[in-house]
Amino acid sequence: KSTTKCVLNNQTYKTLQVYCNFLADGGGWTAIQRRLGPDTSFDKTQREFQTYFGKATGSYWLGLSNINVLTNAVPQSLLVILIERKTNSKAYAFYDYFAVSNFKEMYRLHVSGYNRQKALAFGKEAGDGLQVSNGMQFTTKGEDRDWNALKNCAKLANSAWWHRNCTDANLNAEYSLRSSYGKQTLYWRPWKKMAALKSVEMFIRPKQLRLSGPNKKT
Ligand SMILES: [Ca+2]
Repeated sequence: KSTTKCVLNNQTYKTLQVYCNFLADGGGWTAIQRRLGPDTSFDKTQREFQTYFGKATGSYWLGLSNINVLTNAVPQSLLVILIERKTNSKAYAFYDYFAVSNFKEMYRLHVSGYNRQKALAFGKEAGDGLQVSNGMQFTTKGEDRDWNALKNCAKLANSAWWHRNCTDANLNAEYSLRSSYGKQTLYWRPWKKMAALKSVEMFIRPKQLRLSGPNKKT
């Protein structure tokens, strides 16, 4: 198999079981989010989204505070890998820079450098689904920080996310085998509009990847 389970160590938190991808573009990718099936509910509170939930062997969320620590230690790139449920087709989005602010900033998203060439080097290009979320704070059903003055986007989209009004990427929506299309589905709008995704993976790795570690292929 091209990927394997690994352990994330950091001085600021305890050891976490995470999922890593060692093959794509030289490896070194750590999954901050994975959706593989209905095994883990993402219908959680803001407090729950701050920490890790799920299982490294299945679907999980690394936690906003962990993502904050990782992305502020060194500049990180982001790779999103998507598979559509209906057709099984696969597409990629790549961003040169991805970071999440701390609790005080309510985990504001900073994403830039959508890199078309990088995505095409992997395969099909998914398009830029995160641009509208750039600069937004994290909205949950209980904590409305989006720009929709009348409604809570986390409720409208059934997902806690960096909603503006609301989102082009609904990657934290509840995984449902029933729904196949719609605003509460797991979707990436620039690629397949609101068609249900079968699999979602969000990976980060340091922009300046040092190839001297255990991942080095010699
Ligand atoms: Ca609102």
